[in-house]
Amino acid sequence: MPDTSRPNSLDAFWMPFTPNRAFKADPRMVVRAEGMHYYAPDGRAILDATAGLWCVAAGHCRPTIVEAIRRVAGDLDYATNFNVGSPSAFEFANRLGELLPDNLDRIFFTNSGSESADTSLKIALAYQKARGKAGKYRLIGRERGYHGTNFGGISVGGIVRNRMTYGPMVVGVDHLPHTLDIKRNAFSRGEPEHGGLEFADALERIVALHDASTIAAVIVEPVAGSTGVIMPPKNYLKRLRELCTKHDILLIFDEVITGFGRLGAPFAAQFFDVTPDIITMAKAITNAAVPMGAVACSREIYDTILANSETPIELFHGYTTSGHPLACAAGIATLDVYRDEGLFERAAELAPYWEDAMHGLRDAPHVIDIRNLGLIGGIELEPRSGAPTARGLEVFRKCFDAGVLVRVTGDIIAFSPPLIIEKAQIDQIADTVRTALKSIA
Ligand code: PXG
Repeated sequence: MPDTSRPNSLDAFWMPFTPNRAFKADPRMVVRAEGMHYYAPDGRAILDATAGLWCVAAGHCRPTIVEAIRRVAGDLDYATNFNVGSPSAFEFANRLGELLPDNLDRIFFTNSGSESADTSLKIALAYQKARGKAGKYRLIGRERGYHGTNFGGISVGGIVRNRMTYGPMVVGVDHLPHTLDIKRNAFSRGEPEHGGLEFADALERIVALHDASTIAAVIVEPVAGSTGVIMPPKNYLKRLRELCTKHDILLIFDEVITGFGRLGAPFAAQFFDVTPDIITMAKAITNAAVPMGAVACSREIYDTILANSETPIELFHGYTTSGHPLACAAGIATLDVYRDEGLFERAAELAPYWEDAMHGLRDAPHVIDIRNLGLIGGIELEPRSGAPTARGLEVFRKCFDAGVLVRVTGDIIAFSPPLIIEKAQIDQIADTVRTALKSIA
């Protein structure tokens, strides 16, 4: 067998969201994964404190998921879902519907979180048009929001580097303010106390500016991940829901990172007891063993679009691999693991221990804020004078060398471990990060 751990050249692969020049000068590879760990080419175990970017909620290479993929790869490698159905797509959609909030059980399959975000925005526009309100075309996102990298997602997204290079993007977009308020909420345990109502009430100003008759939908991440882990302050999401209902605006939750137990409930919608009109998901939907995303819509949205269609095809949207058999098989096996091992409940049980471990780092050098909810953690460092992001990168490298994979975004360390994590491994993460913080300037 060829030695795939050592490619002959690193030139051809243009790595996503990666400093390609720096990486290729000093590469870090992993060649195997199991449970809570990645393994480097030399066999060294690296504890995965990120669940591979919020993906492998059940841990890596779970045998029943692997077996389901193997089996279907030999039985039905691919089937289009354009006009010809394959049973697993229907079955998986039904299974997802059982986990989702009541009534949010009409499922459109995509292949990623980015496609889910763009799909959700298009469905929102199609719904408004179908009910005779085509004038409601504006889409409202949020500063520091992340909804993937396609044009719809970056338009409603709020991370400047992801937007500034790509021209005018989708027009008719506005943004709510982000909800990070370190001055008032630093070191909050769980949901922050301050700002919930005022941050949400910013929607009233947007409505006053554009008028509700021009606004189709608001899209937010219940917990903002990519930007560096920002929790919604108390009552924020509830108020956003009230205002969207009041102004006849659809509310979309982008649950690409919060879906599938991250907060100790199936979705953030249930955790916060706030029901949006649309939920997007991806990543842990298949434990990331096969790429997949999905958009869950209310029956009202689905029925309205179908009932008012002037053409046989009701929604001119879809992907060649929407509901791919491998993804559906992986997804069904994944939901079985989540259920059989009670992983969402496990996340809820571990959350207080996780919170204590995170906040135990409060006195470590450079730390200016610690944020946590469910099995999510964020530690914000004071940027080094004249060299922002340098501290974050150094912590990342030190932790990796010490056998723990964390995620850094700028000077924020982000944690999202698999839900199977053990308490001793939580301690290991905290100890490793503390040592790393002590060792950098
Ligand atoms: N929405 C949200 C809320 C996400 O977090 C996407 C959409 C896009 O998903 P795809 O599958 O198209 O990548 C994401 C992706 C991080 C990090 O560091 C998070 C993501 C991606 C990369 C890094 O937190 N989330």
